[in-house]
Parts: sequence; C-alpha cells; structure tokens
Amino acid sequence: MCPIAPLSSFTYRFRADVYGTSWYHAHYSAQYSAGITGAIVIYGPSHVQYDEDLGPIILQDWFHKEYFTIVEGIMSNDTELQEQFSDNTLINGRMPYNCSLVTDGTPCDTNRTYSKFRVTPGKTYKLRLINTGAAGFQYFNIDGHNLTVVSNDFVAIHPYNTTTVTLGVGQRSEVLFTPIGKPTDAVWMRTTQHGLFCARALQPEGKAIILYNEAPTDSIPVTEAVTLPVDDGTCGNDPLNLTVPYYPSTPPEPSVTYNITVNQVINATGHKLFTMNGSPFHSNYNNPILLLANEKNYSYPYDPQWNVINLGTNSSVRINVWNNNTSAHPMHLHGHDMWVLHDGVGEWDGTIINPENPQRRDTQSLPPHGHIVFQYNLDNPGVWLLHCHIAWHLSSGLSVTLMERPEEVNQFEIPFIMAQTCVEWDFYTSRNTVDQIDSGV
Ligand SMILES: [Cu+2]
Repeated sequence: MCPIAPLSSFTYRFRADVYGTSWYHAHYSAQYSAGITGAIVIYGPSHVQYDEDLGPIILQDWFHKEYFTIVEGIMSNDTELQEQFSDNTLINGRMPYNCSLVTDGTPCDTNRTYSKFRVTPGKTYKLRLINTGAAGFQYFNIDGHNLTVVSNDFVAIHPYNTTTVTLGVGQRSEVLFTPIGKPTDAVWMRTTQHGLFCARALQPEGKAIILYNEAPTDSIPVTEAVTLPVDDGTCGNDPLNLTVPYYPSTPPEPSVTYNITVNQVINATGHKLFTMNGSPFHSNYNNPILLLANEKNYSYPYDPQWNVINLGTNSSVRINVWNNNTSAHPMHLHGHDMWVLHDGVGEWDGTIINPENPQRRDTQSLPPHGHIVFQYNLDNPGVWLLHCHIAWHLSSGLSVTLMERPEEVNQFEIPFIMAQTCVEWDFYTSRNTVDQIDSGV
C-alpha cells in the first residue's frame, strides 16, 4: 500500500492465523520511534501452565528529539550527528528522567512515577516482553528472580530458565515468573540498554516496580540488580541450542541458497549508508512493489535501489547473511517465521544447530562481523522485506525486498482500498512535497 495520506484514514483487516505476542507500528521513515506503535496480543492455546497474564511489557529506548530531526542527523554527512544517543529507557511508557541531565533549561518534572505491577507470592505470571524501540538492544530482568522463557516472537519453545532475556528491536519473548519473596516485598523490574555495540544510551536503565500483594502502593524497592551477562560484543540472542520450538518442524533441503552481505559505506558526499549486496534500499512511496507485481510488473530496471530479489517459485530458500560491519543488526523478515539454522561471529561453518527442529522466529540478531543463516518455505506469495529493525539503520538502507511466487501475486484480487491509498497519496503528493531524506521505511 501507499502511505496513509494526511487527513485520510485506512482500516486494517487481517486474519489472525498465528497467536502470541506482537506489535504494530508505522513503517514510514522512522516515524514509529516517535510513538506510532503499540502491542498486539493474539490469544491461543498455551503449552505451559501459569496463573495470570500480566499483559504486554513494552521495552524501548526513548529519544527527546523529534524523530525527523534524528533522521536528518543520521542521514547527514556530519560524523557527530550520525551517532544519535537515546535519552531514556522506558517500561510501558514510563521511567522518571534524571533531571540533572537537562542542560538547556527545558522544564523537567522530578515527580514522575514508574510503571507498577501487583503480584501474589507463589502464583505464576506470564509477561509479554516486546522491544518496540528505535535502536537499543534490551536486557530484561527482575531483581532476585529467575525467568522462564516460553516463546520467542510467535513461536512457542521448550521452557528454559535464565536471569536475563535479550531482545533486539522487534523481538518478543513470553516469560513466566513466580514471585518468591514475602507478601510485603517490592522489587525492581529492569531493562538495560547494554553492550558497546548494542546501544547508545544516555540513561541506559529503565525500571518498573513489582509490588507484592501486601506492599504499600508507594513502596520504592531497594533490591539489588541481577548481574548482566558480560558484554561479549555480539548483542546475540540466547544460544540456538537453548531455544527449541515446542512444536517441531524440520527444514527440507533448500531449493536455492542466497548469500547477502551487509556493509556500511561512506559515499562521495560523506553520507553513511548501509548496503545489502552492494546497494542501499530506497523505496518509492507512490509505487508499492506489491501493487506493481499485481500488475505483472516485476522487473525494475529504473529502480535498482528497491533491492528486489525475485525468489520465483522456489520451494524453500536458505539465506546466509554476512555482516561486514561493527554493529549488530536485529534482522526481521516480514511474512514468515524463519528457521534460524546458525548464528555467530565469523563465517558460517556449514553446520546447523538442531537440524531436526531449529529455532524459528521472525527477528534474529546478526552479530558484528558475524552471520545468521536462515531458511523458510515459500508458502506465502507476496513481496516481503528483510530488514534491520534498528530504525536508523533501516533509514540508511539496510533492507532487501524478497519477492515470492510473483506469478501468483499477479493473480491476487487485492482489495480496492489498497490501491485507494495510492490514489489519495498521489493526490496529496501532487500538491505537497514529501521530504524523503531516507530509505522511506
Ligand atoms: Cu542494523
């Protein structure tokens, strides 16, 4: 579809054919980082027992600058502005700001409060963790408590215990936790933007309060933080041999394998761009590739920066992504869960972790100077992005377009309201100039 033009509206209708914890967000430039985002929970059967669902717990970095100003910095050729630091770290939209950090006289209210959760000892709670941030990896934990991870993205897994859950932007994990203290206790829930290559944060720790059933409402915890994992520089997700899907699925021999290299380049004008296989992605708001494919137009000689890889009618595609760059990238695939066959620093050694039943999810951390190898079956014809979910990296071009079974895409009966978004957008852009300074997505 085209962007929803100012002063017009669009109603999304979709069939919920998976269940679990997710989120929605705008995909227009880095707009979602300014707040056009929210949690989605699709209820379904549970493979684990718990007493209560505490609901979504949204973890995010937060920037005080307007998003477009940040994108202007990221897309500038000023090396200082190309590095943008978040100002705060939020849990469900809250975290008191350290007012001593204000240097320009902006009013700062020291009277802000934390998100709070009420629990009863001995009961088991489900927490639906979602990293909806712009850039920072989040390391989530609860002082003095273990967490049991039961799903990653939309995929139920065999439960395993940990003290800290790592979430790159776009990732979700459902975890169980059982309060083990006294009824009057209050403990900190924390999420930390942690790791040299995983975040740039001025206030890296976000906190929320867990009140036990008899704790006064105004209790402030005095509990000690769980020790965070040592920063090994990878911003990696938990080892793939720990994250085993509960409902097994074995990938077939792939019918094709693609190698994709992620690079960061500084072009002739000093602008920093990310490339995938040599080209930074750049979208055309007025010409959505899906609608063009629907019109049997699937070669784009004049728009090489749409970075289209036509996967044709392959049955199962394996993609080996090599990161020739010092940043980690939470890589997100639209339209599929991917089998994550292998990840790590250095090049792929050709082995597969749990080949009978590899981890599946839709977002996986790609380590600095490392790889992820994933595979999926082409069972969902369409046009799907594979992109880094760090908003600033995506602005700088870190995306490709994976076209799946185009001959079927042109048979789709796409609802009229999709093309209507383009009629409205074309009308809007015929009278207004859209300042597209980034990839557009
Ligand atoms: Cu990235």
